[in-house]
Amino acid sequence: MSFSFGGGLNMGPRGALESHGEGDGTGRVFDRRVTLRLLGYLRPYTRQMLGAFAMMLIVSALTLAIPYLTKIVIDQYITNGDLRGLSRLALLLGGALFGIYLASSAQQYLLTWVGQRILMTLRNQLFDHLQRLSLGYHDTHIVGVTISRVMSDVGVINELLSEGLITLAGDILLLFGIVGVMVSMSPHLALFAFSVVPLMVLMTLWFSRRARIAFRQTRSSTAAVIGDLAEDLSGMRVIQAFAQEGASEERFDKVNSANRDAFVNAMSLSLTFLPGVEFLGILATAVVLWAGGRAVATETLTLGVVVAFISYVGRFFQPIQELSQLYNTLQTAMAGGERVLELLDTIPDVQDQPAAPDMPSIRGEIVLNNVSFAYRGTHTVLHNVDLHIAPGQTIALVGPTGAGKTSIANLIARFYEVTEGNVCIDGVDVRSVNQPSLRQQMGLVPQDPFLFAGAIADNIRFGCPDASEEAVIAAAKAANAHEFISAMPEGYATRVLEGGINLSLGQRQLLCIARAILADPRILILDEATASVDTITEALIQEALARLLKGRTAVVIAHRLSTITNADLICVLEGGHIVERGTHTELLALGGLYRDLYERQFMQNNGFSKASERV
Ligand code: TTP
Ligand code: MG
Repeated sequence: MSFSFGGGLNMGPRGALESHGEGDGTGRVFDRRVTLRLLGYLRPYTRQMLGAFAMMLIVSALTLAIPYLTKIVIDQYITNGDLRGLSRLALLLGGALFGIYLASSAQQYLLTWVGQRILMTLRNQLFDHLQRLSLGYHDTHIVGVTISRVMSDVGVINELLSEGLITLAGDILLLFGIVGVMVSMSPHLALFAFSVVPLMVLMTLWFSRRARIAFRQTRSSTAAVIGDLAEDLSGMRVIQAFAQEGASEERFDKVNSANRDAFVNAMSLSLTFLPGVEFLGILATAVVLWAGGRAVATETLTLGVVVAFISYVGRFFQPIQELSQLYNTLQTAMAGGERVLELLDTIPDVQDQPAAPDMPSIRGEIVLNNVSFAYRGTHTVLHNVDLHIAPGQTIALVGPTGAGKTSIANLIARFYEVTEGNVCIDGVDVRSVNQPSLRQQMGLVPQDPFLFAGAIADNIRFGCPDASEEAVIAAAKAANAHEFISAMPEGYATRVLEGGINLSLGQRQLLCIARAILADPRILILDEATASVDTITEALIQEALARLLKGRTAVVIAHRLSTITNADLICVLEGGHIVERGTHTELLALGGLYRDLYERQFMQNNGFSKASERV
């Protein structure tokens, strides 16, 4: 088992380590609750673990036997000139060594086999759980930190459960075995050999105390480096745009050198400890040689016993070295285990009742009754919102930024649970049905149109993976996306890069609309589908929308008020309240916030066109 320097990729943006409590948990080396639950993962592999344990027993027994056989070789055959006996025992020794080789290979194989299966089980469990956790969880947890749970924390648990446990048992067994054999061969010489043990104990105590701090520092400084790197990489555009490369470099240099110092510190600790243990081993050998040599000279001990002792003393310090290293593995695994279990135990904010029924086939009525809502339980962003949308109606939500438009969409799709009041679809409270059956019947074109890396066609059929090529093309045509897709080098097979960066924002929106058209939902939620695109694309999107909205209940959130003048109802939101509602004409006549917003946009647009006329 090797030292696990910097045991984890506890990555997260700068300072995430502190603000998200990403330290080493309780810092305890042993936690009963965590240990018992982690051990549970070994249960399906009891047979393999017993096999590995048996192999370990064989390795330990043979390791113990070899010096003893050497003693017999010297005392019985070499001293007496019994050459046939010598050959026999040499063969036996060779057999023992080969046995060690076979048994330890088998042990390693079994442990890797079990370890990789545990790793996979844990990762699958975490992934499944992450998919069930509500957006509320993902909003508040940094992606990098979550990735480190699934990748590195799980890795250290595997290290502990598979190799760690057997190494621990094997080392302890070997220690006791060596002490037992030595004492039974010569208690007198054993006392001399163990004369260095108090020194050893003092050294180990000194080391483990410092090592705990040093290794924790290596882990947290590695996390800081990865966090800084992750943030800089994702913010590269902004860094370059503001010419802040120098400042970034400086910051990275700082965390990087802290990381280097932590490693050098931890390294120099183990570089004083490990040779220290070796030194004590040599010291003990010298003591044994001296005391044993005198005993041989006075014929109170045989030469074979002294040679066997020298060999045992050499082996005695190896498990001690390993055990001191295991200490670090154990501590890292406890911290990692605690974090992984905590994630597995996180209860989703939005949880279905046990055996919640499916949402019946939706007609399309949406009612918000006196809905109030707060993200993360703190400041309320929606106040007593009442809204009634009849099947087939299109309603528009408008209002200043931060007014709560996206939040209303989030509640209708039940991404979050209302704090007060209720949301009903066709008279069914959305909390009383299961989430997948509800969302399967809704289409969402999000404010930030997200595409997956993969073919354009697959992105369109994301919600209906079985859709035929013809259906995909029909949806793309309806969304006015067919033209630009056909113009691409590989048409519908063109690969979208991660995050859709090889497509313009408008193109991404058209693809998201095609995706929604293909899913053919009864309820559609469109979040600002016309923001930040040129006028031609806007016209294309509008046309596509008109087709998409026909015959469905739609909630359209738009910043460009020209988009929604035809809506059956326009609700104006401000500070989480619906302050005005009515049709376009009614609201203009009212002369309130809507008219204000509309006139300002109108003037702005005119201003722009005048400016362009001048050019
Ligand atoms: P939104 O509902 O996002 O406001 P909006 O959609 O009207 O704004 P925009 O036009 O810019 O899209 O936000 C209302 C408040 O809720 C705002 O203070 C931010 C907060 N909020 C969260 O805390 N978490 C979230 O996930 C969202 C969507 C909003
Ligand atoms: Mg919004």
